[in-house]
Amino acid sequence: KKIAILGAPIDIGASQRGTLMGPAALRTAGLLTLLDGLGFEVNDYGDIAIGDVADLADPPPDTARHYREIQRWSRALSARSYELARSGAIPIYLGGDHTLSMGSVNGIARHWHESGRELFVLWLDAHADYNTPATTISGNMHGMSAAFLCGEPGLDGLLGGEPRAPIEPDQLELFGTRSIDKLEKDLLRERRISVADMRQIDEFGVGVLIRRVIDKVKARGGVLHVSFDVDFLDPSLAPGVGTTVPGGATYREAHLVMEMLHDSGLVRSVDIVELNPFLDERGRTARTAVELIGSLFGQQITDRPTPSNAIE
Ligand code: DIR
Ligand code: MN
Ligand code: MN
Ligand code: MN
Repeated sequence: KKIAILGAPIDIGASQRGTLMGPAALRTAGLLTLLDGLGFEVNDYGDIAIGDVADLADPPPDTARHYREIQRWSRALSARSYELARSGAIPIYLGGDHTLSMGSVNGIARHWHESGRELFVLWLDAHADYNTPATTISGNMHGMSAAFLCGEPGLDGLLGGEPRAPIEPDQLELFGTRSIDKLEKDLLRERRISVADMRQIDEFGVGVLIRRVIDKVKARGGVLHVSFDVDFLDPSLAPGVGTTVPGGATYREAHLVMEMLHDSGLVRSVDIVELNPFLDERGRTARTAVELIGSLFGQQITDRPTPSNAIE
């Protein structure tokens, strides 16, 4: 079992600078040692470089800030992700802000599409990231990644010659959502995007809701990508984020989500994004994120089957 680690120190997709230190903080918090201890063969490919990527001639949309730079990152990431996914390893991308996923998920989805399996994307995030250049209030491109991946118009030239993977709106699962802009909400409703928001989590619990996602992916013979924006977590637990929103997932809820995802055997790739070590309290958020990745890759309290696994 191989894991490929790739950092992408991007921070111009967000309003607050500092997520470019994310990959270093996640490594410092012991991500590689942890995965190694869980029995994986871990290869760290360092941080992706975009120095020699030439600019395209497409006109940048005027409501997408830093479009040109994000275009360079996205093209490089998409090409690299496609190769990593093809190698059979489980890629883990270390961000960087959430624009990272425009490239990582596109490359991975392209691979799975060619293999005849659908890629489902679980978006663990306080936000929906379903804005387009036409709906955005902030112009920050990290608020547009999920919409871009589902083929919403407005960023059509972003990947240049990189093949665009088809991800249908019914392959996106928003989870932990509690902040959506007005026009973004309309678009989510129009596309009938599945949203497990905090209200639903309060009422039904994460166990029931994540089981629903797992069952859907299994029924369709798909595989799962987990795009983990650390602002999914409650700010009391994860203060090292530029866009904290109160009322997020608790420590127990987040671990249960990760443990159930592990047990499903469906997860083939992961993004860890939006960690801002500049705002963190002595590495607390980085350590929490790393612990959660531990649960996602098989760290458990006992080796006994849990009731929900035993039923299967
Ligand atoms: C807001 C905030 N919806 C925007 N988005 C994100 O700027 O589009 N914050 N992703 O982390
Ligand atoms: Mn996000
Ligand atoms: Mn977010
Ligand atoms: Mn489909």
